[in-house]
Amino acid sequence: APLIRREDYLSPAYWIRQVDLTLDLDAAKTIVASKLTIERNGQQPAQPLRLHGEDLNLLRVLVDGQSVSFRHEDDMLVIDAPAADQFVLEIRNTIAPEKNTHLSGLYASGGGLYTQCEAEGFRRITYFLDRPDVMAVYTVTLRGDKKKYPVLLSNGNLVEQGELDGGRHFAKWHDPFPKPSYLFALVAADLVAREQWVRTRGGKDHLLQIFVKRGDLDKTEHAMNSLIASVVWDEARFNLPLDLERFMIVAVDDFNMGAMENKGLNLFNTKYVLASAATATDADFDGIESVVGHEYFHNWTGNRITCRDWFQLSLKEGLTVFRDQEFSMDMAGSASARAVCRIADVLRLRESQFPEDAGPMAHPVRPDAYQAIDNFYTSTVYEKGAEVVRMMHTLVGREGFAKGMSLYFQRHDGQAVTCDDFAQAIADANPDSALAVNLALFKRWYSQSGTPHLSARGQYDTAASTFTLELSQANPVTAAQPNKLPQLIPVAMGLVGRHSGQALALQLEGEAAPSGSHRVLVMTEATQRFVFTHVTEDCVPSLLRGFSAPVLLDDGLTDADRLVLLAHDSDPFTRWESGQKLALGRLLTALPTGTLELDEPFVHAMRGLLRDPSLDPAFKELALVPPSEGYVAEQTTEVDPQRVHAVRESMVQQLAARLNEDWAWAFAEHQVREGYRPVAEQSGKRALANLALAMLVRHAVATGDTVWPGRAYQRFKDASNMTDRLGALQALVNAHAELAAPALERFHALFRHEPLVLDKWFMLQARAPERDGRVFAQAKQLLKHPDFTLGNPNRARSLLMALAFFNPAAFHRADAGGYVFWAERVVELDAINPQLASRFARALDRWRHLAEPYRSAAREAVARVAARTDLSSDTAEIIHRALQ
Ligand code: BAL
Ligand code: ZN
Repeated sequence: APLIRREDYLSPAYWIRQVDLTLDLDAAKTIVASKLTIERNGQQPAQPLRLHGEDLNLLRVLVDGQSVSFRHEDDMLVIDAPAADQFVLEIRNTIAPEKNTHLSGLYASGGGLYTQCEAEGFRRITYFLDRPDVMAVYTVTLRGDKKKYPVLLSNGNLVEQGELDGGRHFAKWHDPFPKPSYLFALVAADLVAREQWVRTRGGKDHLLQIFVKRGDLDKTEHAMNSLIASVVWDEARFNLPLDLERFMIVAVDDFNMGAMENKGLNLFNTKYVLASAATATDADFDGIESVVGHEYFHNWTGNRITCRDWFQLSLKEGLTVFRDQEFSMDMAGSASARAVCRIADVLRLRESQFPEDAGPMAHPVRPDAYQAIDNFYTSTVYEKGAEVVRMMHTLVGREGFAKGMSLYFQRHDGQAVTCDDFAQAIADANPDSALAVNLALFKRWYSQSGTPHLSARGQYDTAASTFTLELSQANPVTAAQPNKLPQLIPVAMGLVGRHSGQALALQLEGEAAPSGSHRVLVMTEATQRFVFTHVTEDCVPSLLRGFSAPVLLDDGLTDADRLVLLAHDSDPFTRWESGQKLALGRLLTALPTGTLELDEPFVHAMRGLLRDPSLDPAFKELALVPPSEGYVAEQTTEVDPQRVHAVRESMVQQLAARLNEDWAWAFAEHQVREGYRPVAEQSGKRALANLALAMLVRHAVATGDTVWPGRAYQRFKDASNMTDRLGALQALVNAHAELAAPALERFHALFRHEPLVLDKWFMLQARAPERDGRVFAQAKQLLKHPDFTLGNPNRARSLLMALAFFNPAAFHRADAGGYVFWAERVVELDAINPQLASRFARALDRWRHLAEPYRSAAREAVARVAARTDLSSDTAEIIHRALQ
């Protein structure tokens, strides 16, 4: 497939203003009748009408009621230019939903029919100008068997429904908002709904509905609460009301993404809808709140204002991730709970986006070229894109950002626009801000790939009472971008007194008076120096507070400095980061020899953290888990995954042993006695208790003691909620305790009818810390389990992605077994579902980063896949980029 480039963008030769669709629904053969009102675009020279179409069976084409000549060129249907500037095009075609294993377009799942059209699925339903800048008003008539498909849904409002002959019925939907084809959706299935009316501030009543399979209704309360909270939040924080009479969510078992924001009819992976205390963990409940919010917020950022072309994907995704992160933080409540959310978001960014930005798939937040757009639903577009929006928020402030959002909607409501339009609106609403003054420089965040390296060196001058901070940035060479320019970096910071532990007043040279003890330095050059005056005490700089920019920071601090920050910093993010850096330093030092002996100051600091009565349990849990193997690997040039694993395991084992009594105390102290609620006060305690239990079982297994494994097994059996049950099971499995096997068996028996829980069962085994190749052997065995299938994306991910992305030591084997497994599965999956296959294929895109013998063996596996001539365009793009 050819490369599509951003610089080649042209507006379409025709606009489609109205779409009238009639679908005769049937899993084997659905008939699609499409009637399009089309207008020539005067901006473009006269030319044939070229429509996208994929896997369609064409029956008929009429222009203004007359048959016309047409031809197929590649995947396009080409119709010679009709004489009129406006005409009606009628197309009739058929599709076969039950054969659609790509899960893009119209497909069958569990007896029902569902759509997924973003990014290019609509062309798999009928011929169309399937691009986001073509926005039309849709009227959709669905017809189908009433028994099989009692529920018939599409976007907008239900305008008519009734009976048809032969046990069939119909429903007619009209969506008054012009929308691009990627936001089209339909559902035909046997479903039930939880319903709730809400009144928005304007006094209008709206119907909220969540559709699920019969039997799942009792697992929809949290999703409904999250939806109501989202409606309230968007109106309160951004003045953005619900614009629809009804807002529907439909849960489906087989789904490539987390969820999809189709106008008025969101389709969701069941994973982000269904939850009960018995089947879902605290993390699942949080995930539901965040994804329900995310899709709801897209109604304004994505649907009301959409993307001009797919290179602008971050316009809606970066902004909407930022909005869902803010929503989760506002819902979490306390400052400390907000900080925990922020740390989790940063962890996600650093574990997946930083490696992406350093590998062959590195691309700017606004990419310049792609082969398959599905490959660009990346953590760069989403998570780094959200960081770019967050930096704007930091630079203009909360009020300024809200003003910028208002201006953005004032200018662009109803349009398909670009990332430039968004940044311009935020800047124009805040003309005196550092963002507006340096807008061109700031926008390098959209155009340059790679994670900037920021280095900081500080010097205290006792005689002059000054602290001089020198900051410099380096922007690394990445794929396709050899020359990089400095970027605007907001550095939120403070100074912490080395002896007093106090936050010191900040006054820069030339300023008349200090302005508080926290500020944002704005870096615009390669190197800059900031001199703080009237600094009464030697101090430690606390830099990049709240992770104010997505950079790699070399802060030049010593262990002693970090211990000061760990004990006293008022910013919880930097405090957490100090602990992580203390651990990381030790892990990196130990890598060359492979042996690690924890020193007393470190153990003492960790004990101090664990026992500190002023800290939140959720924060302690995050602070006491050492950086992941993936993150440690990122800090080295030639990764030996086995070595990284050994060293990190040794650190965990020593923390388990040396803090044994402290873990026992923590476990006892953090029991939740009241009934289960998915709220931060409870979930923090459960998280810390689960970590403590895992440490206790680990140490017990290592020393041959059976008390804690026995207690863990008992807790596993008696648990009243999934968080505690899974925590106890994980403690046994991760420690390779003898009781792990019976516990796994029991868990499977208990939940064999709960698909989302079975996913956990597979994932937990695939992610267990490797020991003597047992975990890899078990993962291979699980492939043959009767409950395993590659056809369901959640199930496939729970085993394959868990192993290849989250268990480096099980996957990267000296005998190359993991790579053989990978190559076979990529090919197998690609024949079923290319989007899923190309995701999985990325597990080896950074083979160059590995040490021998892994590197050569991984390269060979990639080359073996590359040699195939039948790869999908999605997977081919990933594989060929990996070899470039
Ligand atoms: N738009 C695709 C799914 C999501 O990001 O919400
Ligand atoms: Zn999104």
